[in-house]
Amino acid sequence: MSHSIRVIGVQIDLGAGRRGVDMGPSAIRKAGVLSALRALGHTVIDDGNIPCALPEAHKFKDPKLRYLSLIAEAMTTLSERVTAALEREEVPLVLGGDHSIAIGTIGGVAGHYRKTEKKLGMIWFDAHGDANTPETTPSGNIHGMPQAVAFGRGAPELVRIGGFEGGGPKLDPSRSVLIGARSIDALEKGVIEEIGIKVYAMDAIDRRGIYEVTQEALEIVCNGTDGFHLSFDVDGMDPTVAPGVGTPERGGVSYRETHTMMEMIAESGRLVSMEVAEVNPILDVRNQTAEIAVEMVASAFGKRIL
Ligand SMILES: [Mn+2]
Repeated sequence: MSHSIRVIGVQIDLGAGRRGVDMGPSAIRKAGVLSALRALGHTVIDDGNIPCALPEAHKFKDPKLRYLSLIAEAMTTLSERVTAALEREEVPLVLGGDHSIAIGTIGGVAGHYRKTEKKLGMIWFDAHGDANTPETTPSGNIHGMPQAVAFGRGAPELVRIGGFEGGGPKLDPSRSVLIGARSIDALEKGVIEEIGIKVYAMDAIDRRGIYEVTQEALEIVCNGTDGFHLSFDVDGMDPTVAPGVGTPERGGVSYRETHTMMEMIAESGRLVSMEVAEVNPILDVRNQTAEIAVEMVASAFGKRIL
């Protein structure tokens, strides 16, 4: 099935503790994301990048929500671009940037789904939970919070993005999953339990295998929904596969396991939007992480071995 895919880059590293992830969109484009998708028969339109402020040029006010107002501003713009793409029946592909991009992407997708009275599932692929709140965060870095924001927890300036002025969750926790987790902060664990999403941590993948885990995850996110969003943090993969990340965690999902998951996502035919987060070219080895990210995007959009 061929799609019109709208590529939107977000040059943001305000949400991360280490610099350089703002160059992610360039690295992913350089690795050939547009041609890889076109080779699969998709129409690809590149929206260019959403520019973001530099941390050097600004001071943050709240150490528990570093650069909140600048991130909220950029994510509002992203959310509007994502919604506009969906209104044109395009599939948004957002290239980060740190994982705070999910605040804008999910705001845009969930806002559109709510407006059109459709139901949305979500797969969050990540070594981390990204479910901290200003109360639980050890660092104050907003890239550790976007999943909490998606479920209505955290700074109102972020929770309301996408037309959710009244707060509340943007996603249904019973139709959302986290895959690949192996580093959850002590207090964050409680937030994840309260939200109530299904978590497939690395031990589940070790014991049950990626095929069975992905199959079950797809049943959850497709059950009664009109499609699902994929939030793909490259640090979900093992750092030997994807070394160019700010917060590497050993013992991650392997190269082939990740491909298998992406191939199964494509087979489901229900992927409606995707984002790729945390590619950091400064920490990478000859753009390997961006190149592998492009391979995974291609698999998620239908590339097969045969
Ligand atoms: Mn993440």
